[in-house]
Amino acid sequence: MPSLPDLTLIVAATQQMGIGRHGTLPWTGLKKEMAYFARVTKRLPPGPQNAVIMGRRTWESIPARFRPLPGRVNVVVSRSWAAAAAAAATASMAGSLEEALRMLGERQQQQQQAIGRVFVIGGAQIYAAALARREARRVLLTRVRSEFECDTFFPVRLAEGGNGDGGWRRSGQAEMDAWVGEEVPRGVQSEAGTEYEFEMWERVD
Ligand code: FOL
Repeated sequence: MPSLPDLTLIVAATQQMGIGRHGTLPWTGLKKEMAYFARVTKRLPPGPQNAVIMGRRTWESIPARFRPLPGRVNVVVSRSWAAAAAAAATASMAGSLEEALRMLGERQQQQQQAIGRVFVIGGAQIYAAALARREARRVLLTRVRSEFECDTFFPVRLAEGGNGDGGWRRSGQAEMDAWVGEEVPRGVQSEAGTEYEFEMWERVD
């Protein structure tokens, strides 16, 4: 059985782990934050493209002009055939996260389209499905320090000092830079009146 690729979850969340409201991001105007998302999910060990796996609602939340996310293999997970058909014109469709991973694994094996890194980009249901799997090794978390009202939450609380869920450890800045492949801006960033910080978390075995 071919081994499945490691999964990296990438998310921006408030202190309460809020990630969305009314089908979209809770905040607006975090341009540099979004640019970080695009840069990191695109960047490669040169050669293959990275893949982004997302739920159908996340797909619909991305502005049409940015869909499919350019320079990345887009896979959309949906249980509904009709919704799948609508997205299928421009992205690969899968009925479940398992199927998405199997598809990427097969592509990899047949070398049709070698895949670099695999990112899970949300939303809550797909994050939860990914976190239930051993392959989910890492979370690139942008911790938004201002509070926003949210109706959708990241399913694990990542926090230092015993306030978080167990099984995860925050990486040091050097480890983060090495994995991300750039010098990630350090400390609290401020944009559009919102403060945030770039973090990386790894599963503790
Ligand atoms: N992770 C982080 N760190 N920040 C996010 O905003 C984020 N958003 C999602 C998942 N993980 C995230 C899901 N939502 C686009 C829009 C919404 C979205 C994800 C991506 C999007 O349009 N991306 C374009 C960039 C467009 C731009 O430069 O403004 C892309 O090419 O990635």
